[in-house]
Amino acid sequence: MKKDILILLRRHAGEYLSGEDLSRQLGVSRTAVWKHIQSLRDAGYQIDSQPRRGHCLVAVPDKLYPQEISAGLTAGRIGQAIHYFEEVRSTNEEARRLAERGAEEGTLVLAESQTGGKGRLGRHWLSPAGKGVWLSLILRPPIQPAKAPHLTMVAAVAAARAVEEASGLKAGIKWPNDILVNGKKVCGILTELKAEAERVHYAVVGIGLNVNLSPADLPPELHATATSLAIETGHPVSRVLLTQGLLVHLEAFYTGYLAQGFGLIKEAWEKMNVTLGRPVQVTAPEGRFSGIALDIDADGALLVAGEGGIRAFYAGDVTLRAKG
Ligand code: BT5
Repeated sequence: MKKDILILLRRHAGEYLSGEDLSRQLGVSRTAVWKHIQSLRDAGYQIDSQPRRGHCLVAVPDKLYPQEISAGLTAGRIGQAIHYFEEVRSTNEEARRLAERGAEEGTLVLAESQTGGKGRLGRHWLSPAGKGVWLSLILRPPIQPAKAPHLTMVAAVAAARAVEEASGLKAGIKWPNDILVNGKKVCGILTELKAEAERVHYAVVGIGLNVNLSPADLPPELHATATSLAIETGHPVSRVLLTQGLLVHLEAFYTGYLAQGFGLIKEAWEKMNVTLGRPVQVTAPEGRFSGIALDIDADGALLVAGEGGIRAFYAGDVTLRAKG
């Protein structure tokens, strides 16, 4: 009901809708309308109510409420179900719990803040309240587990596009899971899998986007490597619009991937990448290796030419070196 009132107020943005009109259109009493308006106010919506004119939506809160996100989305598989938390340990953990209980493909977990946000290899992901987009997406792709890096690349191209559209900044993808702006990380991706040898049960794709963090939100050890869209543009960026853009691109790239295969993603990835053709150092489980990043193979592995020939890396951290 709260959602329906919001839809009507939004549809008549800038106008007053009388309590009587609202109660008639929604088929509930005027007292019920009042109660719901009050609870919308409690959630941070600014609604002006005038005795003879009615109610007018003045401002929406800077929150990633599901009703705000879905207001700008057309029906697709991604974001049909959204689980929203003010605070959670990790959206990836929540999404895994939901996936274990059978949550459908496209289910999304969103949080204003994470107390135990996760990077790869048990690293910590800084996720201050209301400053970023911290979300996880449940996918159930009919692919072999070895192809799971494709999903990180689907997320990377979608996130890079969304960042560029929301901020006007140029975004670059650093293999395997970083989006950089002006050489610093604004976004990280963590893909986790539940699979057996030949089949993926589900994948959880976690995306962390630094949107309105100020320099003071970043600990000293991250100043040299991390940034946010607000730091780089000099003004706040709408988290709701950015999230909507991200979901639209995720839907398009994921659907395209399932229908047409990895080629489509590889092409988009190559256009936005800042890794290929560069001297790199890869720190991988099998050790450190320096060389020139040549290409991405059909599995999404990074091919690096160095001493002793070309090697393929399926996981690892890449340090970009200055050219020549
Ligand atoms: C990542 O790991 O970049 C994956 C980050 C995924 C975060 C999302 S948020 C929603 C979802 N739920 C989760 O619990 N996680 C996902 P990695 O490449 O390992 O990078 C981790 C490293 O980045 C850390 O060791 C820090 O050095 C640095 N770092 C931590 N927080 C950062 C931030 N907010 N911005 C930029 N760098 C950060």
